[in-house]
Amino acid sequence: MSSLDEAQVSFFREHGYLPMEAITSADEVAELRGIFDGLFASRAGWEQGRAFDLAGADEAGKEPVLPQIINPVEFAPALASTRFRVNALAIARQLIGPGAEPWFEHAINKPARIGAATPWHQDEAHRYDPGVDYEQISIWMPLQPATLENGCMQYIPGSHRGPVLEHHSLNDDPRISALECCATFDATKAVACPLPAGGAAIHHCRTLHCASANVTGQPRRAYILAFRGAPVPAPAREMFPWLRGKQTPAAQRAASWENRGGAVGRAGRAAAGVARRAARKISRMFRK
Ligand SMILES: O=C(O)CCC(=O)C(=O)O
Repeated sequence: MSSLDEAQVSFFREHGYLPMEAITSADEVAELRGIFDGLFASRAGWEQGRAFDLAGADEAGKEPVLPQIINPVEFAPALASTRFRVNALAIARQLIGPGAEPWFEHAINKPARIGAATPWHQDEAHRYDPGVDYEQISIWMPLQPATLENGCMQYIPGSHRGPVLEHHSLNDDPRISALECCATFDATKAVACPLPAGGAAIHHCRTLHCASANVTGQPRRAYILAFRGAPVPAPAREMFPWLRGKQTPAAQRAASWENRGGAVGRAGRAAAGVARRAARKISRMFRK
């Protein structure tokens, strides 16, 4: 099991991010790569609104430039029992405290050559839950080497000690999920974190970060586990104004999936289909 030494913990506290050379084994990374390629090829989670183009508007006939799947473990149960998950939770408990729990996870693919840049943002700007506050960190693991050319993570050191800055939807398009920080900050202070496959970059939810476009001939895949500490009431926390007008096609797909009964509805529809087919067969037998 991984744990951080004192120097790593104080680096994280001071800078708001921490690169690590390894968080899991090469064998596990190879296995995860196969799983990710299968999930992205089949667009797992599309109907449920869990898969979408983070930097695009999911327009029909348009190749996604930054495909993302939220909670991929729901579509690939093998992801539930990884060394990455065990090690990441241990690290999260070191950084946030013993009460830290898994919060959500995501898989991001930056496709070869067309993979879009992930804009500068703070993860906390994406929070939809007013009235509460909690510590949150993300542990980002690349499934192949991450470089400046394919889109490694970049951070503004110390930005986690400031407030949540102003954001807007990327390209001012409310159909796009990605947020971009539109406040003034010094991007020349950015530190890039190239990593080997199976390494990790840990960041605080207020740390300003981005990842450049993928200009290489290979996809850049990343698996991200987010953790949070116990929520505490924070009545003054309101919904961020940049989230109010969001109208993403993924949210519409999620709503219509739920309206149709979600997974239960799907099982019900499948069962109804079987029953209809059986009834047709029986009535055909009686007609003979
Ligand atoms: O993988 C990327 O391109 C961006 C990931 C990111 O922004 C995050 O994990 O918070």
